[in-house]
Amino acid sequence: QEYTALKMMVKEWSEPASKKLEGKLSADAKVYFIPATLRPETMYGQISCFVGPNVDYGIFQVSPSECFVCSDRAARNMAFQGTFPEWGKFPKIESFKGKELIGTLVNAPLSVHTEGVRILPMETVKDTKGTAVVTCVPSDSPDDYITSLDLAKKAEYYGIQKEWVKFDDILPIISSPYGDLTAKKLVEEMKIQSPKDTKKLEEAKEKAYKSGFYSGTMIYGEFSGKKVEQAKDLVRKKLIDSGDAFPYAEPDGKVISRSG
Ligand code: ZZB
Repeated sequence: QEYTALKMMVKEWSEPASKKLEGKLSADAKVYFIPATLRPETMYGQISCFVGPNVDYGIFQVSPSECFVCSDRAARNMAFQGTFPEWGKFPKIESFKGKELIGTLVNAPLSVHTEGVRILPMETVKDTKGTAVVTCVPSDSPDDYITSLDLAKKAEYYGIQKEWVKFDDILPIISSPYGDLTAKKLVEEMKIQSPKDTKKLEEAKEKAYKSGFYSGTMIYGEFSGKKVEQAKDLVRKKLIDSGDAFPYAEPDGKVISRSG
């Protein structure tokens, strides 16, 4: 599985993270949250970035001046893909539970939210996939749409500020047979009530992927008018060329065990 790993630079730490990190990072160190995405063409519509509140994360030293936030498992994979200077090594500076990171303000490359977006909780983040960091695009991801709706409704319960969710007007990015807000349409049509409707959400995700990829047209950004099939690689290349992303491959478990 070939993901695009996006670099979301920390602009301001949450209070618990900031306390824990006191004296641990050099003053000029840049730290990035690294979501793994299969939909680089949707990055214009990012409104937040999710971590699993009970998932374990690390800050890893990638170069003298750069650190990445992701799961241990993802850092290990990256260490065998040439992301770290020393093959197989992924030096860890600090460990966190996702909940300690909530409220951190990060830059979202290409997003209309140039002021930055917040790290928010998503209960359904798996630490066995990608980097366990998930950037949120409510227009085209049914999971992101329903989770954002839930967070906005129950902000107090989740211990976040409602403004952090940025769910007021969703930016349309791709036109598909489901309209200009594919995820919203699918969630409503399939009567998905909560982020816990995992079975329906799985089905909605498949539909959104297929209609977006095969029948979607960009209606926002510099590739507006192009088919998603073409725009996907163009946006990915743009992000990689500008240093805002890098390729991240998920090893297939079976292949790894067969080769030793
Ligand atoms: C932004 C985005 C925009 C995504 C979209 C999807 C969609 P898959 O097919 O199951 O591999 N994701 C990545 N890692 C995790 C994780 N650890 N736990 C939960 N979700 C995760 O799914 C890959 C997609 O699932 C990734 O691409 C990421 O969300 C999320 F408009 O990034 B995506 C129809 C989907 N649309």
